[in-house]
Parts: sequence; C-alpha cells; structure tokens
Amino acid sequence: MLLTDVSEEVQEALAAHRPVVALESTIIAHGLPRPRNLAVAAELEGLVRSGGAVPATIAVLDGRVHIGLDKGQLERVARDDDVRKLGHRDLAPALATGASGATTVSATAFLASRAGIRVFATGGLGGVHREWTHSQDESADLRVLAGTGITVVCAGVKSVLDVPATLQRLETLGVAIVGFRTDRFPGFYLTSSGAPVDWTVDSPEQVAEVIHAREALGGPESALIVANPVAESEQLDPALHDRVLGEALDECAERGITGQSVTPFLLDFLARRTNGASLEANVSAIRGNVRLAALVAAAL
Ligand code: PSU
Ligand code: MN
Repeated sequence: MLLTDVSEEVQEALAAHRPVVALESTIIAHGLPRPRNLAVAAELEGLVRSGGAVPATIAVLDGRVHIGLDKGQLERVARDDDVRKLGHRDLAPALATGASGATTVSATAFLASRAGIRVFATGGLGGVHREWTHSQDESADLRVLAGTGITVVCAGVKSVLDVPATLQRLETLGVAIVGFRTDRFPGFYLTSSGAPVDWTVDSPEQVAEVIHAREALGGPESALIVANPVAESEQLDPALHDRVLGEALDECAERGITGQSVTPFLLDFLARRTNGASLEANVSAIRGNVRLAALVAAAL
C-alpha cells in the first residue's frame, strides 16, 4: 500500500499467514487518560503476543500510515498533543498535509483490512448517539463496518449511545453480530445492554468457523462483530453508570460540545465522576477483547 509503512514483524507474519491482530490508536490517544494510556497500549500488545498473535497497532505519523508501531511511535501516540483523532474520511487529508493522528474504529478497520489483517480488537464501537433526531450524530464507524469484511472483537457499542438504535442501524447495514458466550448484547462498561443478540458462539474456533463460512460464501462484505462482554465482576456498577451518564449527557449539551469531541468528553466525564471505576471497566473490557481476538486470529 502506498503512503504506508508496515512494520517488519507484521509484514513477516502476514506473508507467513501467521495470526495478526489490528489495534486502534484513538483509544490510546483520546480514550484513556495519560499516563495510564501508554501503559495500557503496551499491555494490550503484550496480551496479543501471549495469545500467540502479532499486534499491529495502527496510527498516522507525519503523513504516513503505520501498521505496527515501535516503542517510540507508541509513545508519540500516547503523549503528543498534536496527535489528532482520525476517522476514515480524515485519512487522505492527514496524509496529504503531513499530519499525525490516532485512528478510530472506522479508519483502523479500513487500513487493517487493506493490509490483509482479518481480526481487529477494540473497546466499544461508535454508533447512533442519543438525541440523534436532533443532532444527527452517528459514528462513521457504522458505515465503514458495513463495507469492510473484517472481524471486530468489541464489548458492544459505547453505552453513552442509543444502543437499540445502533443495533437497528447495524441490522439495516447488514453487519452481523455474534455474542461470545452470551445471548445479550454487551453494554461496554456493563456486562449487558439488555438487548438480545441473534447468534451466540462458544469458542474462538467457532468464530473462526463463521469467518470461514462467509469466506466460502463470498460474502457479505461487511464486518463481523464479535460482541464480548466484560466480566460481571469487572463491570461498572449499573446504577452508578446510569446516574453519572445522565449528568455527562446534560453537561455535554450545556457546553455545546459536538462532533468528534463528544465521545472523548463523555468517556472522560465518566472516568472522573466515577473516581476511575468506569476506566477500570473500560480497560477490563479492552483486555478481554484483545485476548479473544488473538485466539480467534490463531484459530483462523
Ligand atoms: N472505544 C473505547 N474508547 C474509545 C473509542 C472506542 O473504549 O476512545 C473510540 C473509537 O476509536 C471509536 C471512536 O471509533 O471512539 C468513535 O468516535 P465517534 O463517536 O466520534 O465516531
Ligand atoms: Mn460522532
């Protein structure tokens, strides 16, 4: 791929058909507070390795796409103030202007898939925001996932969203969802969002079978979402979640925060007002997803 540097380790693994897991960088740069973010980023790469796969964290640095970051590059993503948030539509302007940025689910899924990576792990997907009828705020993640045949392991969609509306959009867009050892759609910080999922799988091997079946069928060309809930013992207290989220949404509206800033603002507000409990739940969810993604990639 032009304008892209694939690390030697990732290149070798892909060429030898060894398991690779893509990781996004927006979580690191804009989803988690410093300096914890860098420690988590390194830990996630370690978890992928322990699961027998090669981590490919993706970001844009100085106008070039990087697939697989070295230590210094990961540090830049975690620490530099000039690292922007890049969705799929921002990639070309960022490359043309020499900018640096962290990639969201939409940008990461797009780049990973083009590099030949089949499995991607994240925390929670973006989706349809509450008050959508007023703001029309729907994450670009959804449309890109509709057109990208990658498998995404996540803890559902962020609970700050309108979850039923997001599930409806995913259905309309033809994005398949399988619950991992659950018949409930996970709730990101919470084990369950309360909404059902149509399909349940019980093992990484079974996820691999689903992927093989779509490859044999030749479609659909949309993403497969593997919805993996955070353990109940590690979830955020649901009552605390609902109360603080209400305050966060009010404050977001009062301050007139819109566009790309909405999600980082809400995540940060929750982390502060739950004394870090939402952060722990978030990190637990991401860890679980990364571990599972490595097993799925290995099973493929
Ligand atoms: N999940 C997390 N933390 C995050 C995100 C997801 O646990 O910070 C990021 C992802 O990069 C996702 C983005 O693609 O939030 C969605 O942002 P928006 O709602 O602005 O599309
Ligand atoms: Mn948005």
